Amino acid sequence: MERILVTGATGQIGSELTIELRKKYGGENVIAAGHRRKPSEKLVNSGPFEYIDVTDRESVEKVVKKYDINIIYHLAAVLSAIGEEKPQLAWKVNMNGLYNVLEIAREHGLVRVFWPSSMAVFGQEAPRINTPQDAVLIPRTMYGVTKVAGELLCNYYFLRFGLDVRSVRYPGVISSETPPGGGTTDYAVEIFYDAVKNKRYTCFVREDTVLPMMYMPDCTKAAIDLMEADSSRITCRTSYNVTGMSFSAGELTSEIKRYIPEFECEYKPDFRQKIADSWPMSIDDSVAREEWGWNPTYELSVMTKDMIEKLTKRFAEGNL
Ligand code: AKB
Repeated sequence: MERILVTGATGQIGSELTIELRKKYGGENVIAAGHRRKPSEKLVNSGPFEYIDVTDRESVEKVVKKYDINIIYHLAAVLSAIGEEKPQLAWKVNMNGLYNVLEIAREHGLVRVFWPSSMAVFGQEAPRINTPQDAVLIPRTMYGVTKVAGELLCNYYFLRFGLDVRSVRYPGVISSETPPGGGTTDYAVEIFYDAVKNKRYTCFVREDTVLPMMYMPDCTKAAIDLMEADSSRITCRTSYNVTGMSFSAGELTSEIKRYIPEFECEYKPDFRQKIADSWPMSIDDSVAREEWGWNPTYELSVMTKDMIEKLTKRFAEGNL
């Protein structure tokens, strides 16, 4: 029986992945763990919640023992923009956190670990269009450095200790439940909140900036599909390229204007532009499609319609 721990459960991906896992495996079998951010009522009411610090091995181990955990989804991380402001913190949380989780998984004989990597593993030396699975990895951000090192560490634990670690390289993730915090792709979420609330947004990347993105239902599906795939189908133990769609900031604005015609977007690039310019514009995820059947559902227009509907409802309920 699955006994799952989700670290970073109060974050953008964790808050929705935990709920999906609870629907599948039962609320009591999925333990949500956060650090500082207060958990939502939905998270607290649907199953156990614990505070842990992933850089403190004992605090993670205590929860693993208490709930007899056999699977970890380790999501706690510092993202790219905060990582450039606080590179030492990014290294500490991202590397020590992953190392602690892998060591605990090894020592306690856990069945499986999921850990998200990111398109941030790529740098300017990789092709920016249809970036292949095995492109050269020379990232320019501390976040990207921790993701490359993390991928190698996961691969090492698989080869050396036989630990079943699985990973995908997420593009920017768009969602309506919990805003992201401290990433470069955050503009693609903030723009929706500001469009619905204020009809105006100041975007921190140029209008012609194109990045790969994914809508939350595809993001949770990628993690769960990969974790449920038969291990004979998983040949990549670093991390799989996955993507949903690619669009420019300007194209996203035009799509939002179809539903909110008075919406105005201004472009004032800041330090995050340089990060965006070092990342892929589109990603080749054919290896994930072939090996474990990755198949995303959402493209730009359907995602935009759904985001606006959900956020408009939350705004009307006074919950935005
Ligand atoms: C970020 O912008 O830092 C993240 C990512 C692409 O991994 N959303």
